[in-house]
Amino acid sequence: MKNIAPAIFPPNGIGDTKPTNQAVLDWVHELGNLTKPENIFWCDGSERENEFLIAESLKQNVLIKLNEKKVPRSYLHRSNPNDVARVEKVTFICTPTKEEAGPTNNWSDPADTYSKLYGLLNGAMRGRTMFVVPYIMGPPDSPLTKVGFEITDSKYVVLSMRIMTRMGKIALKRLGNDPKAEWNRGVHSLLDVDPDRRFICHFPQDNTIISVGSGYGGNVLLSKKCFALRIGSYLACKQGWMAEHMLILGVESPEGRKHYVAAAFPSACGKTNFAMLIPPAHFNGWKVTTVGDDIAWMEIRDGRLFAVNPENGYFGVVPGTSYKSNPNAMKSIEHDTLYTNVALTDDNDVWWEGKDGAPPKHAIDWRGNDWTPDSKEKAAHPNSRFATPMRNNPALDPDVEKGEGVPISAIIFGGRRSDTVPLVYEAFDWNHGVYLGATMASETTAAATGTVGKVRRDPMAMLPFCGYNIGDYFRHWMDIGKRLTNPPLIFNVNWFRKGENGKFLWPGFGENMRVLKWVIDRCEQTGGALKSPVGWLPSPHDLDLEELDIDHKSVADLLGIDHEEWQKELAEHKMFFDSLGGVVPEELQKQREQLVARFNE
Ligand code: GTP
Ligand code: SPV
Ligand code: MN
Repeated sequence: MKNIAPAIFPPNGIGDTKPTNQAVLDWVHELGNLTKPENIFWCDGSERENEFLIAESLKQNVLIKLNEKKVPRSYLHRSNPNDVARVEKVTFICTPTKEEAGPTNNWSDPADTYSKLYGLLNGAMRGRTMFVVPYIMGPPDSPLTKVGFEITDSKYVVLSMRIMTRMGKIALKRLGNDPKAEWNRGVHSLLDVDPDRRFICHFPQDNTIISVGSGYGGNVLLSKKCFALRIGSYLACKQGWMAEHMLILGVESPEGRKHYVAAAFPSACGKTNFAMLIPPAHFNGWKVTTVGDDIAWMEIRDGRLFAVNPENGYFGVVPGTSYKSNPNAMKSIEHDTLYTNVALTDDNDVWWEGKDGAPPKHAIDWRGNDWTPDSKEKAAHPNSRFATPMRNNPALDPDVEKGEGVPISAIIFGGRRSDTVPLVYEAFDWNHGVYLGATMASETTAAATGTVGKVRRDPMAMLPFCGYNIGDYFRHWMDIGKRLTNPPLIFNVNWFRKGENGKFLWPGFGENMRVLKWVIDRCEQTGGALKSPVGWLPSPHDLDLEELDIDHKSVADLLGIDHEEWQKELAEHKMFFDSLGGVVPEELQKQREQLVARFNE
């Protein structure tokens, strides 16, 4: 195997922070014997360690240094062109029985899979450095916080994990010396980045992840989708909490009343943008703050749902990010940012489709080839990403470190739907809300390899991330509802409905504040709504559309329920439930029948 990740040799005092927990030491020892690295680098998360790793990564062309004046302390990484997104078809849940993984996951037998992966890992780190990355997910003093270790032979992974998680000594301290303590075991090797030898495998019962053959974010930053969502959702169901693919935002009125909202949209459907929303001028005095942009861990306290963001940074979609669409994101990625697969300008600045200003006359595209505005190819990959510390965000919520989390007033589901689904509506109650989540659908995006733009059911935006049987997951949602005395209201939104001309009807981005305001009004029992078969719908005058350049017809189209489209939609709900082969809880089947009945009233 070609050595695409040659070993590095740190000076004394770097790479030698060995944990004292015997279970960790035994595990690293075992993986060391298997993968046979040149040396082992124990990460501590320090500044000095980071500088050393960056310097070595520059030498090995893992990173390109960007223009220090334009984007200080920032770097570009290019992943292999065959490796630019999550790959769902090689993502596996390895539970003892296929039933535990359920109808929506790829399943493989744990013993067979360990043996296959151990075969691939045998000697895989020869001539390479094995990095041991300790990290925690969650604020340092939260009861929800969990420890993970990732072993990797990729410097890019180590540098990214330092941005995306609280990494290093803090995790060693949290874990302590109890050999029986709970912690996630993550093993990653690039191997030779061959799509035929690429597998992302989860062993929920063992709290273990093994990922081989990829160097792309969602496949290899094991803290994120793999631990915080797939393994996390399994642990959450067992332990009575929730791990969800949700942003968390705070919204404060001019009078100083504050609510927190969590929202689940599928990959590349607007979570980061919504979490960083800047209200339009008309909403003078309103403030939106970010707790998290991708994942929420939630638990019940005093009959309410409280959420923390387990992450420490944002791994966001770059294309389309501009001062017009998302100024907070732009300010966040102006410094101390690790870019992946964007274009490089002649003065070592970064560029992407949708960035403010004119395109450069010449650039190097994400593949490393010459690019000009006449090129047929995109300069930046549609799924190019930034990794940036959350502390770069000017709108970071002051309670982001609060161990108890923030109380959630509303949960919003949303997808990318050109038709059928109105701009916003509210569920009648918790179980109806669970039904909205369970039947939501979205057009697929470049965040995962495969067809883009195809409508698929993506329950709670968790289709690729639920680490166990989706029927049990639905049941868990309803069990949580029973335990909540003060449950969040549940909504559904769709920023992506199109008009007859094929253009988006809704301006989106900052203007989504108008929808958020209605959500808050409903939470405060001041907002008006009409009863419709699908749920509570705002009438045009229930939404604050002042100073918005939108015509009456568009608003009517956005809020309209087209009965013909909905007959098709209802049939698709049924087909989806049927396709799950009997795991759907009775209560959700009942919800579907009631929805059908409301349309026939
Ligand atoms: P992941 O990081 O993959 O989970 O994606 P995400 O859900 O955080 O999506 P993100 O906010 O990065 O947005 C993805 C794409 O949708 C970008 O190209 C955005 O420009 C676009 N987008 C986000 N919000 C809106 C909106 O309100 N309206 C429209 N039309 N596009 C939007
Ligand atoms: C997503 O696809 O939902 C992402 C990007 O947030 S990744 O971390 O690659 O999964
Ligand atoms: Mn995002």
